[in-house]
Amino acid sequence: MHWRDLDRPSRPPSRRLWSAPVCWRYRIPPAIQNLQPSRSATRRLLCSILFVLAAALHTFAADWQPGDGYRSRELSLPASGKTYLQRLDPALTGIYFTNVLSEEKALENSLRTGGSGVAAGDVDGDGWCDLYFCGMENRNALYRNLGHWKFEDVTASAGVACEGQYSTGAVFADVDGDGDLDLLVNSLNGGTRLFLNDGKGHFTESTNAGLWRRFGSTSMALADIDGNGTLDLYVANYATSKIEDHPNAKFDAKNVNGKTIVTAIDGVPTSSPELTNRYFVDAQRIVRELGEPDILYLNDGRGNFKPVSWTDGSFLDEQGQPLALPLYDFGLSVMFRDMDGDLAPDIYVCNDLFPPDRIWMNDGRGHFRALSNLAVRNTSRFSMGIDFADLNRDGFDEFLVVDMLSREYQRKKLQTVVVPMQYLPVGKIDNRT
Ligand SMILES: [Ca+2]
Ligand SMILES: [Ca+2]
Ligand SMILES: [Ca+2]
Ligand SMILES: [Ca+2]
Repeated sequence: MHWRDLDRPSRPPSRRLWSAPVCWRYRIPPAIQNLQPSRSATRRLLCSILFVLAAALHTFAADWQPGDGYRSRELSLPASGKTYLQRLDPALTGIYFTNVLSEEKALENSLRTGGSGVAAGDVDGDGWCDLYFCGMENRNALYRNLGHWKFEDVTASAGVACEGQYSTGAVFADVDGDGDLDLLVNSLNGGTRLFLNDGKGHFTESTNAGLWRRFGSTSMALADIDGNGTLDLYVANYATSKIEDHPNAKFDAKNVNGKTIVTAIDGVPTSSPELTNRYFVDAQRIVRELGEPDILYLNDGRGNFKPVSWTDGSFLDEQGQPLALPLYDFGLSVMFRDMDGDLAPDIYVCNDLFPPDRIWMNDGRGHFRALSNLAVRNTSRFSMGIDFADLNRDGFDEFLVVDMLSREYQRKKLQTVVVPMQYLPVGKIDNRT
């Protein structure tokens, strides 16, 4: 949901209608310098030049407003016809990428139907924004922007095909601080891969970067969470597979203090790393499944990552107490944004199904506390994606979370999964879900 210009070079990276300050230099052309006109002719010439200059300056002032490190102007729209986005024919762009998923592979694992992401950035430093697409059964693709909406598939020479994995998400970011955009790619059951850029759009995989190569990772976000100048990384994880896709799965269970505990699934003990803390039996005696924990990594500035513990006090709950366990949520989307204006990037994580979205406020040193339940009263049931922007121009960001449910009330009721109604005691007002 973040836009970049594809049809004009951008160096330094810029958004449409925003650019670096422009320096103007005027020099009288030699033809004018050599003239020996009369005084009245000279006055007329000077007046003409001043008039042209004044008109030019007036036009400049009316169009572009100077700012601190940028300039801006209002978008002028045509009086009629189509405005903004329109679909471009692949024959024009050269982009023929399709995310391929057969019915057979989708039935094997329903998580493969969740779609795949795209990344945009200038990988070869020519000023044109290039595009990277993720595929499920097919390889990923990097398209180099040639300008004027023409693209060239350079996947093979760039070394970023990622064949043989179900790729879910990607992002370009300069993680080693050498000035070029590196590439991070997520996949189902493959975690996160890092590809370092040589500055010309050729990538080499960094296989010892400290990134986890398991979990069903979905999307990523980067920001300097501890203020040391290095880009840190948050990876949202969903799950690698779901028990709904295994209708004949066998559960072993035992009774502990009157409570039914799942001990194994298809013979795999729930004490194994992939299954720990992820299964419980609810009041209706239905086995419920939780997701895989997300991972927040600190970057040493050279593209080496180290996970932050969920339970060492780096994350505090709403009451300010350290988390006792990681959060086994179904993470789909994550975004960093400074929500309280202290210049430290906070985190919003969109979670599918019953776990609520997580909103983490940063103390500026990379320690996070869950936002008060009373600050945001509820979050969406099936959060899919998020974006922030100052919609009403009061200087404070609003945010928008998208959900998969229909906007039609009747359809929405049919789409809602069976979740027991929660009856809250009188006075209980701080529930977010
Ligand atoms: Ca480029
Ligand atoms: Ca780099
Ligand atoms: Ca950092
Ligand atoms: Ca606002």
